[in-house]
Amino acid sequence: MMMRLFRNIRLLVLAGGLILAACRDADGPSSHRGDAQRADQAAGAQLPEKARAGSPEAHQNSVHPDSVPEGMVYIPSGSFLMGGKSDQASPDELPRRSVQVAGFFMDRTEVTNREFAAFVDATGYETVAEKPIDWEAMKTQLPPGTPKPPDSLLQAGSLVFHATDRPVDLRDLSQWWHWTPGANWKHPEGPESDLEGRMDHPVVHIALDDALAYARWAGKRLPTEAEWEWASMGGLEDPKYPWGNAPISESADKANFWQGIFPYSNEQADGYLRTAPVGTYPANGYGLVDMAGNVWEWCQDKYRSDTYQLETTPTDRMNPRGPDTSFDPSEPLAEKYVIRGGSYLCNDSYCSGYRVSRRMRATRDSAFGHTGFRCVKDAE
Ligand SMILES: [Ca+2]
Ligand SMILES: [Ca+2]
Repeated sequence: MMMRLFRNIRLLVLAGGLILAACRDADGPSSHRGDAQRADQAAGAQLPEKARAGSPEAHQNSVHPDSVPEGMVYIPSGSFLMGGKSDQASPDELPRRSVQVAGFFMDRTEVTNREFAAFVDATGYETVAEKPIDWEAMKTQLPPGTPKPPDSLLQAGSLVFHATDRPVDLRDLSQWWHWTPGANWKHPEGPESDLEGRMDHPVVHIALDDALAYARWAGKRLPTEAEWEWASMGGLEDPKYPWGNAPISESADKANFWQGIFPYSNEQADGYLRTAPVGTYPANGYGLVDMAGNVWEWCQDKYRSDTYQLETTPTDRMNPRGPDTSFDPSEPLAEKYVIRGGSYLCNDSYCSGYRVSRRMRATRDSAFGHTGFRCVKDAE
């Protein structure tokens, strides 16, 4: 009973937003869809032609090839319509608005196990998932009076995905996320698993502070949410996905996601049940791989459900860096940060995270078997 209770508490803290988001995507109220369409039309009508998507002029700016750091690509400056555009758009993706982003460098791939191992070898860094849970910190994000679980449940671990044995109610994510002591980046499915054959897969079970520590060591930083969305578009005209608008049912050769009935039956039409080696699928127009799928990627911005509504002036929309405070109505006490791009678990029935505009969030101490990151660097 206590185990079940705690698991649910932990899941709520770590991943509560996923539940509501999934409901919206799978079967959102029709009023939301109408709102999305009206917002699209209004936004499009108010903006000059070149701001309706990545402007062709913007793509002409470039840097000398010698100045591009190894493993990175240059993302040109430009303005674009940021936010949801299809009837899958969640309310937190609205309203669409024109955003400007300065040029920057971005890692071509998600950070791999090989790269993260080099960081750990050089620094001795220990990830959040490798340390016991700090109850004093955790309880500040839970309803007052939540009882302290036994110490046996506060040992180091992370959340590991397990497929269910039948189709299930998608509102209860404790059915497929299992709290697993000993799971961390070196042991992705728990203590008995390792990285053999997976050094070129994206690192997972990475909390925000782990990603920030790596970025500092590498002389880089995490992308803003706006940079991430702009880069994922690859210079295309207002695409739904990094590859364009080819429907998800015909795109198993374009990204690593979930084909079949989530979280029960994975047809693996894309060849992978869990993570895939980075770069298995084609790059987008900027040369970036796996922007959609494989693993979710941390951004530096705090998450608010109403972030886009709060950006009301042109200044707000120039290189936006996110709000000063976080707010997720489903968990008002939890400070959350944005993650982007979806993972090998994404499916249209669930998160549709492979859409370029899709927003998701997690607390900074969250580590999952489907979350990693990539870095960016300012172009000076
Ligand atoms: Ca897959
Ligand atoms: Ca990704």
